Amino acid sequence: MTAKPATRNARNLVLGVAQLGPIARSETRSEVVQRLLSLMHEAHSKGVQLIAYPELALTTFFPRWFFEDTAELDSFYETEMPSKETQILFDTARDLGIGFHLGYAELTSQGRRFNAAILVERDGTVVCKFRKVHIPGHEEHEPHRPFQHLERRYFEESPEGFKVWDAFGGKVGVAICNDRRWPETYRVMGLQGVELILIGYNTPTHYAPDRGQNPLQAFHNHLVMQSGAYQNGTWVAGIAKGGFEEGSELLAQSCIIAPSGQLVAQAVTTGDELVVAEINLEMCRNYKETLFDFNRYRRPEAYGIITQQKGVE
Ligand code: CDT
Repeated sequence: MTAKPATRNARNLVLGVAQLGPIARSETRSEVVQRLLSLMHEAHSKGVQLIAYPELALTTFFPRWFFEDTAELDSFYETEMPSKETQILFDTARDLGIGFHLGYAELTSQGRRFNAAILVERDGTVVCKFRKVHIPGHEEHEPHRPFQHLERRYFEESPEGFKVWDAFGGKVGVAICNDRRWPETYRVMGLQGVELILIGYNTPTHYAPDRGQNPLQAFHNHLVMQSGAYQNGTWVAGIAKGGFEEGSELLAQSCIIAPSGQLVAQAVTTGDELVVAEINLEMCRNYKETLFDFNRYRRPEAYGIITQQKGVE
């Protein structure tokens, strides 16, 4: 008798990637929250169970400017979450039974600054707060640039690293923007069995240190997320803030990527747009238990030897 392959039950999750178009510097938090709510209601009408908003989703991408005035800089940060203005987002999500991911700038009571994201379950429980690990850009004002990228001045690197949480019927991890370019991001979560990684981003299409990379921004964006998904057998959602924001162009192309590395859904505009896909978290096993069965095939001991052998004749 031929053995039947084990049948697996699907673990489906309806995921909504809520891309945002530009946020003007003059836009208030409440105005932005109204945009987020409008996407949330659309998501609810489409059966979405988890909606993900981008990095720094409540304000314009302020690291493009050099601020001497601390009070002005502080105005872009949240000192509590939920805040007065975002409480309605939390309440509406709980009433609709939708979970959400929201990126924002965090100023702690100790005066520490992080580029953070919060993940909230469908019943309103906070799953986690993640803080960005890889902080790109520069520390000092560089007046020759058309736009600054002062993330390294305005945010600390998180010492907390990458974790994975049991949520939404699977194992969920979070990374923020530049984190997506580093293989370690995916592998550290892959080693913890991650099945869905949420990644918000603000990516200026102009890269001052090497303009040659400008035309490759869209390619690199998908390249890193598709590789990370495939090599770790995980779903990946990339959530952009796109379009011309205060004169700076931000890459859009929000997307949902399968554990096969294939793009299953992608934004077609550079504005506020909801991208929806029903994803089966069980599909991760197709890769985690075959080609990328880490326990069976990974060779950490050999990687160590290769490093040690470097320079050996
Ligand atoms: N927000 C963010 O991390 N953006 C970076 C820009 C890199 S260039 C300084 C990114 O990796 O997309």
